[in-house]
Amino acid sequence: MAGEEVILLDLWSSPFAMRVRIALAEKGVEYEEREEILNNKSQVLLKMNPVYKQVPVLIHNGRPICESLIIVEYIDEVWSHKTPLCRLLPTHPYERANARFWANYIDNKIYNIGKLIWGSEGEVQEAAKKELVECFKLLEKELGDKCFFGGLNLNIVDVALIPFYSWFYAMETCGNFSIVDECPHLVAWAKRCMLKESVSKSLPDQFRVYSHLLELRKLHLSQLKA
Ligand code: GS8
Repeated sequence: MAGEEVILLDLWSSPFAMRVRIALAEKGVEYEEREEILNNKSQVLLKMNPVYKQVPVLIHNGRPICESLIIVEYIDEVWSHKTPLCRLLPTHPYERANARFWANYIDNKIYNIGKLIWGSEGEVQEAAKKELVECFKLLEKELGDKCFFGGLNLNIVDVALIPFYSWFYAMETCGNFSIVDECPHLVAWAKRCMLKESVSKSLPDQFRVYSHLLELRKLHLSQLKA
């Protein structure tokens, strides 16, 4: 579509924003990226996402779309002609429902559990590590012997989950455990995803994420002890 305007209200460290960057890259959509600062949100963000005031927001020809998984679906529909044989949402209704189920599962679980691993210690952290491994094992089972959750190509489940790979080093270091030892198939899947330019260019460096999360960890722990 010529002359269209696509703007992403972005945040480099946000796994939710990473999903949108991956989906746009998968479709080859050009866009203007505007980095937000969470403790000094832009007027545009407050106007475009007045309900949650969160990133990411995709602004397509002046109209906002909020919530990362909804944005991924929107991108898949609007720019379906760019990759007609390779959709992020399966075309079969049952497969589509199943993909939405797992994307939703990831949404409900991984961010919050991950945050407890890098942001806490002691029993809370131990329980979170156990729960993360249980979730990842379930996801490994769903992946089975497929290359990606989408089969030979990425689908919305891959796009929902892979951003958290950028947290693995931080979670392993803060939690003193090894994800690859517990879930080798999931790590192999993540490495396959990273071979795709749409993914590798959308995920930040894991050490940069680690030092960012380390700052947040110090803040969380000092607040808890105060
Ligand atoms: C979550 C977005 C979110 O948490 C989605 O898009 O899928 N369900 C939403 N965004 C965070 C940054 S990532 O930690 C955010 O914008 N927070 C700002 C705030 O809450 O003030």
